[in-house]
Amino acid sequence: MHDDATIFALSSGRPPAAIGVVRISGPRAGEALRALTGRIPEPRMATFARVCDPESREPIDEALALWFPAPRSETGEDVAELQLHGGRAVIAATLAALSKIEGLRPAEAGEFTRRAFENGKLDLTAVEALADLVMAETQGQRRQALRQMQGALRLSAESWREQLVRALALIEARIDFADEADVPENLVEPALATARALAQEIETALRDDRRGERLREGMVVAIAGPPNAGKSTLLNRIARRDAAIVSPYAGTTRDVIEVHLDLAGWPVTLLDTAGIRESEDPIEREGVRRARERAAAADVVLWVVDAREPAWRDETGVGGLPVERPLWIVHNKIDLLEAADRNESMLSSIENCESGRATYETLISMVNKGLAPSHESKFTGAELEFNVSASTGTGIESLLTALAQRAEYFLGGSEPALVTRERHRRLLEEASAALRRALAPTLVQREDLLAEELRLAARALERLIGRVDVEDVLDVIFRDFCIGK
Ligand SMILES: Nc1nc2c(ncn2[C@@H]2O[C@H](COP(=O)(O)OP(=O)(O)O)[C@@H](O)[C@H]2O)c(=O)[nH]1
Ligand SMILES: [Mg+2]
Repeated sequence: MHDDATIFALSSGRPPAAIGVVRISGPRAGEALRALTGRIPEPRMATFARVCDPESREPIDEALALWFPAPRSETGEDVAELQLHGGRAVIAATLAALSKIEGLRPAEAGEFTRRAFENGKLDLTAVEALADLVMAETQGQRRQALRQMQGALRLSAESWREQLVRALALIEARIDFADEADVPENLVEPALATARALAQEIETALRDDRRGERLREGMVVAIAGPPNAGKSTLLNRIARRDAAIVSPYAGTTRDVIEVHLDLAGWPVTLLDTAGIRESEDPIEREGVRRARERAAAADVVLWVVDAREPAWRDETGVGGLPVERPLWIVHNKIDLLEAADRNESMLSSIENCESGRATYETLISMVNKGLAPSHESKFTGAELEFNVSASTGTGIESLLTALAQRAEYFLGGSEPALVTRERHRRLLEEASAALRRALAPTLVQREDLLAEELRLAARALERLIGRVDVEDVLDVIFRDFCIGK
């Protein structure tokens, strides 16, 4: 945990790179800067510096030095920053030089941010958002992380908490002066009105179909289907690289292969799975088991079949998969069909869809409307069908457009989500449950119990922003951080 050691680390990416940024934070940061460069520059002014080894005086590099005296720094402590040339040997020599200085040690993962949190520079939701910002792979994720870093949830939580504290003060006044004649009777009613309004506001924030959490995790699309249908070829085509092994032999793919995509700004994880079939081979059987498991948990399943084999469906569903989730049928290898056959197959796939002559666009909007996550179970079975050739690329654009629209529907929303982590959800649920208990008619005459529930609700909000009880969550949160952050 927190000691008063001065910490240092390479904060920029892995060398070699044009520039490597080494940060130093703690009480001896200034001394360290002087030992390496001979002087301490003006605060917050980028200054040329010759970096030397403090013992041998051997020159290491020419760099830019920056000095941020406490408390006006990222961590709230004295911070020095060296912008060096990002070569492996330059960085290694600089870090070695720093470790020779007494009172300095390498930083642990997330330790700079942890100190910023401990010095009140960041609240817990901002710390989490910082981790999300660093990990963001798409613009949608970046926007959400930045909003959260700028206090979207913190500001709401703080305002809720302040209102609760005021309501609590009313009730406590009522308890303290219960016997005195001139205390106004109507202290409890305004407090209850506040609790009622807050409960509603918090519950509205919670009623978001988990959009924020989903955007962090991305939409999971599993490619599944019988062996040799071209699943791995499809994955490679979409990923634009050879992520999965393609072969004419059935049963090639065993492990689940994962590719991260950015579809129109939305994060999508595409999974290639083993062909689903009965097999004697224990490794393939395990592959099939994993394929079923991942497909069953996916947000969309692309069921790939060879377009020349129309019998893809039985009464129970497709390939033994639970079909209550969006399941799209992809007829692959259409390049192998005769032109005449192709038309017929397209016609029959449209007839398979519920809305008969629906065009492709209306089909998509039908799926998106009908498949709102909260009433997913109303629609079952295949919802969209595609004719593609994973080999030639025909039809892939339409499939990607549909996936991007589905991702936008699934992950986006008219308003940005306030809740972006399970931790937020749990604590807001705790707060709203306490408020609901406070509002129960049985508590009307029990001001002491009422006060206790309001206190519990306030405490949940304080834990949300990390004002109390942080020890047990810090380690979990900082596990996601890298060294130098
Ligand atoms: N002609 C043609 N062949 C394909 C197409 N997609 C896949 N294949 C071939 O089908 C075989 C099986 O492909 P693969 O992607 O390994 O199928 P998987 O077992 O479903 O993963 C390979 O020989 C591929 O080259 C396609 O669209 N057209
Ligand atoms: Mg395969």
